Amino acid sequence: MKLIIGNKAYSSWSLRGWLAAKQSGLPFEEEVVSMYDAAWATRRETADFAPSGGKVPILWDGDVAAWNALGIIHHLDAKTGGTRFWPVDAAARAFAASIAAEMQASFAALRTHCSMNVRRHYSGWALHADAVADVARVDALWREGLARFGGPWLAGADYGAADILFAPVASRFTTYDVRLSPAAEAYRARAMAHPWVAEWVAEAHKEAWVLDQYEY
Ligand SMILES: N[C@@H](CCC(=O)N[C@@H](CS)C(=O)NCC(=O)O)C(=O)O
Repeated sequence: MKLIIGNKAYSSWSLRGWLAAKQSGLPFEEEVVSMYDAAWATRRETADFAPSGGKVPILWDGDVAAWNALGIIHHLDAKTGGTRFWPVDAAARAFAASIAAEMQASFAALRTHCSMNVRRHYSGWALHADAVADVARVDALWREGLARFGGPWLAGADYGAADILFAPVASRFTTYDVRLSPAAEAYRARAMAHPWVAEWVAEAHKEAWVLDQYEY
């Protein structure tokens, strides 16, 4: 399998795709491209990028393509026999699937006003008013999952798809010094300390690319 991703510093959807590939336990190669570099416009017209409309991440499994965080997870879940991404318990599974879908489709203000930048920390950052409701909703979802399913992950004992979808949100909360409830804050710290997330952040620090539009 080959996973094409964007800058580890900035590409939140790439982080989700990469965590999904790690979670599958299957071998994969990664190709990292810098978004919006001089070759971006022509590169995104190539066959490698065509299925996703030129966006990253995109997973190639032989000649089968999967894109969108949930599309990649669906493909890898089927390929690994449905054992690695979703809880077995019906209530936990429904909760995980619902919050993963909500993450894929929502939180536009948080995404707009707090771009992912895993290399930075802005102490005392003033959260944009439009993003306050998104933060409250994420905090509530995290608290609910941890309380109902016992943690330490969002839908119970095992790291899974819901945690993968929310990993870049934990990173944004870290970067922009977002105040959370105690339970959500503990989850944020746990999510950032996950070994794969720590590996991604370490690799982002080695990247030379700097995109001014994501640096404040
Ligand atoms: N919902 C998609 C979003 C993919 C996406 O927007 N990726 C961004 C990088 S984080 C991208 O490729 N941006 C470049 C562009 O749109 O030209 C997913 O789940 O992968």
